[in-house]
Amino acid sequence: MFDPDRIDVRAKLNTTEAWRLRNVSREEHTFHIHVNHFQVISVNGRPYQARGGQDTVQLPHGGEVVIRMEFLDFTGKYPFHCHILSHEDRGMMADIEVVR
Ligand SMILES: [Cu+2]
Repeated sequence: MFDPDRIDVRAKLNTTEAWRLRNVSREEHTFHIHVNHFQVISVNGRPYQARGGQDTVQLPHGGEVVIRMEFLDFTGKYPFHCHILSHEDRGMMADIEVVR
């Protein structure tokens, strides 16, 4: 459940991270992050031919997506969450903080 007083992930400015997004549920979710877009690297272990940056990606149920994000020009806190409104409203959301 989302807690606005909790930082779930910290990242350092001027770094690049790869995140493995696992969907262990039986339904699809749409990962969405604010501020920094990302490049999709693979979906369920298969290379993905990204045509550019994106800020949402569909997470297949029981599957995983690997993304790569650069933290280049913003420090501070911002959210990432499921983009299905009813999931987001029920707290499927977390905060990242980018620090120097
Ligand atoms: Cu969801």
